[in-house]
Amino acid sequence: MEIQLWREILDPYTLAVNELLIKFNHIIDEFRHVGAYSPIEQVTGRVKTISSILEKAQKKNIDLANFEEKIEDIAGIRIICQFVEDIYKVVDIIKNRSDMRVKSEKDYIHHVKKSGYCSYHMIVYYDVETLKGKKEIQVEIQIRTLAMNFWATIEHSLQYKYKQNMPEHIRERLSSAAEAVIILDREMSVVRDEIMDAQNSFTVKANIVADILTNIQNLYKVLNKQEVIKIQDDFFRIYQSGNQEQLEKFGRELDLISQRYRAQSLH
Ligand code: 0O2
Repeated sequence: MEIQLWREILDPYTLAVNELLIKFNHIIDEFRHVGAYSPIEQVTGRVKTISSILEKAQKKNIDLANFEEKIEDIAGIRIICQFVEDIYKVVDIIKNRSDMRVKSEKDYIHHVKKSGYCSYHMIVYYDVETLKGKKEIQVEIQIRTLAMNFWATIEHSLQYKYKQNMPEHIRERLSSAAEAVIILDREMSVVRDEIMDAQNSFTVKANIVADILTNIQNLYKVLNKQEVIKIQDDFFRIYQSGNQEQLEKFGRELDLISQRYRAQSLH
């Protein structure tokens, strides 16, 4: 196939990956903006390279005439979560969306692969708009914890290095490392509530500080400089004291002052 034709075929996949990255990152933002814990820690995406499509087609005996249907992971999204519980929350979020239709799912967390591989896979249909009209794209979404991702990344590069001939002692090491990953994730789940509380209060504080700074910035436009500098000094003093209650009270008072000036400027 000509390189130009490949480009034409793969372009909508690039569009799908880019759109989905924006959408999943937006989910993270939505959680954080309301001061809530996001089940998605980070998201990455890629379009399979031409050489790796050809390699997979050859390995699985796929006719190039219908490789778009048979190779389900030309577009791939990887979602990383902190805890195993988060993975299933993300699965529910995806199932409830109207812009993705689930084709199939594989739960390699409850059914760990022989290699030790753990992850949750979904194949979804996602529509993109191109100059030629609507195109339905298959996207593979891999959802896993940070620990599962660490293992899979190392194992993947070892697989690449050794091809089919991974030495037995390395395979054994990987197998016990996979067990350690399962234990680590289980231990983390036990302390999940405490970790989440700590993260939530960090996010709440960050949001309060961001609001205060925006208000101070806006007050520069309406108050005289001395008055704003005094507010700023008060803020630094309270911030340095580390007293969250006082910070919240200060934030509320500053909100009222800002609202008053906003109302005045409207009249
Ligand atoms: P790449 O290079 O990541 O794109 P199978 O027939 O069992 O090999 P299948 O039916 O294509 O796999 O689907 P499956 O099992 O859901 O695997 C799809 C993808 O999951 C793989 O893509 C890998 O990215 C990942 N994966 C599956 N098993 C393993 C494993 O044992 N170790 C690691 N590190 N990753 C795994 P590709 O196309 O194989 O490779």
